[in-house]
Amino acid sequence: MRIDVVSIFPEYLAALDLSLIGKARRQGLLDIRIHDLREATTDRHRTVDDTPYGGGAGMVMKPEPWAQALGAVLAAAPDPRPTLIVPSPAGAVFTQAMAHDLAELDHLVFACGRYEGIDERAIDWAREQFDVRAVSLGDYVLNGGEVAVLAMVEAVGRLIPGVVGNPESLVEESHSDGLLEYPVYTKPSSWRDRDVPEVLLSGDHARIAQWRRLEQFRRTAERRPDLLALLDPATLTSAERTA
Ligand code: 6GU
Repeated sequence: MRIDVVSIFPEYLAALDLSLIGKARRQGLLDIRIHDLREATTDRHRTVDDTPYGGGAGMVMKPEPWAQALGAVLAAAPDPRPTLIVPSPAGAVFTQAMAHDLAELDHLVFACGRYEGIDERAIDWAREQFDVRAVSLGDYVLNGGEVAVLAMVEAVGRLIPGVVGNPESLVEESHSDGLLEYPVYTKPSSWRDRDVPEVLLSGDHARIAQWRRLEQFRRTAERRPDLLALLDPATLTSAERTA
């Protein structure tokens, strides 16, 4: 998968050299290229922002540097119409389902806005060249898109075949089945007077699976009742319905 990220803080994206994503890049599974928006400016001060028309607090990112930077990405793109993701608290909420959708694509481009956002005409221009999607991490405000891109690239990148060594790890994790993950334990079996639940030491795999599934329901009901409401009740056992 090819990923381009345009930002005025390219150093923010240095974390994509680390861990599983960094390894996937070195293996050639992910071709991630970071671009400095200021390289697309032509004035002495490398200006990327200006005051908002209509007034108000903060600054707005000028359209021309964005069109230049995204035009250069397009010129080097493997496909004619990449997907452009614009991280924004005003976007659609990023979910595991969206991560799976994005993981199917060949080329993602991320446009990291700062300040109060990007001049809307640059987004309208981009719609003629890209499939544009405004995407939010959730209902809170970050100072810019960079942290959101780190989260999205990690969530999408780990779904690319070969990036996560053991693909089984992708199956039993939070959100893979609409529920939160069950609690996990490792050695020692007794630690500071706290014991690992007996069922996990029993070797009875059917009982263990049943216990884990029930714990998933308990946890989801307690922490994320909104997720339980999305499940089809017909697929639940009576123990699960009452968990
Ligand atoms: Cl994607 N961007 C910004 N600036 N703030 C956010 C966000 C994104 N998601 C949640 N808050």
